[in-house]
Amino acid sequence: MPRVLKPDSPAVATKVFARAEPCPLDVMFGAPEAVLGHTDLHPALTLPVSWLGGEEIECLFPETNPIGIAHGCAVRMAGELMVGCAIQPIGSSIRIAARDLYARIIAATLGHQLYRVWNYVPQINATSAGVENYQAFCAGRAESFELALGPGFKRRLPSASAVGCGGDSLVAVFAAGRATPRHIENPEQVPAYEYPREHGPKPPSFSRASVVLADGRKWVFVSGTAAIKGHHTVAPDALEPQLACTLDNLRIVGRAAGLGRELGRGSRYRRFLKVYVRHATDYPAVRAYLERELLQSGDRVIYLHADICRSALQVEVELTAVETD
Ligand code: 3EB
Repeated sequence: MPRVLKPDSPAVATKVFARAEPCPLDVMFGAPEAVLGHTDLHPALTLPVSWLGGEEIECLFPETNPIGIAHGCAVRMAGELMVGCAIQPIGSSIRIAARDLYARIIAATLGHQLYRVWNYVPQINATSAGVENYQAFCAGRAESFELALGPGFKRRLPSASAVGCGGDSLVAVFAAGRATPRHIENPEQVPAYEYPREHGPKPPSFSRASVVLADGRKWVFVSGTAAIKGHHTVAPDALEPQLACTLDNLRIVGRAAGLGRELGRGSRYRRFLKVYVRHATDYPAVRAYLERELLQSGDRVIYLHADICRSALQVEVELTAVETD
């Protein structure tokens, strides 16, 4: 793994921020805690999530230019997309930390629409004071969206993923822009923002996919997708039927997002996938299944060992598809 330097090293700050040429925003895995810093050449975020296989570096945005730090978020421009990362120490309350994290992200992207957020939540399935950490995270996130966007906030929720990580901080990576996106729902799933109370005090704040034109290319951000129909977990704890259900949901959302019947396979989309596997021992089976049913050569896939937001879910898959020339 490339060496990561702390962001507060002045030598690094001048060296990197003085670079005139655009450079990639790299996200890497396998660190003991979240670090927002720089490799020898690039800005980089390393995450406390174990890497299982596939690509070692997540690089959705190969050409970015720095804007600076806004509300504690490191923000860059990738053409017309604004991309950023933020780390929020949890302190005594995940709910308050999530509220603060989202207040900062919403402030940093003022005048822009949020398209996609990748969330990483420590001990996501642990419970404190009778509420799961994921549910506390959802409550704080919802409170900030409601406060900032008002009563119509549900129609403006970005696509997202939220998975477990190590360390003691919430981490979010986000993409936003000035163009208005189309947010998409899955008719076979209750919109997450309408999930009933049994899943937590406030429902999750995300749409199933977001589609937007940036720099003349279509970007399709498909949220983390798992084995949920209606609002119920399908085949709790069972890997194979959950993979089948996940793929079915991905295809439904992909079709609605304009990717066609096979999630943009064999068309002019570059495809980036992340696969979150709860039990590392399932990795070979998950990979074999996806290679058989979904993947084609040229797909950039990252397999990670991570807890999923509901403890009965074994696997989650996300896709970002970018139109090529
Ligand atoms: C689900 O469909 C599964 O809380 O941001 C997927 C994508 C899931 C995003 C989030 C949660 C989130 O409810 C979990």
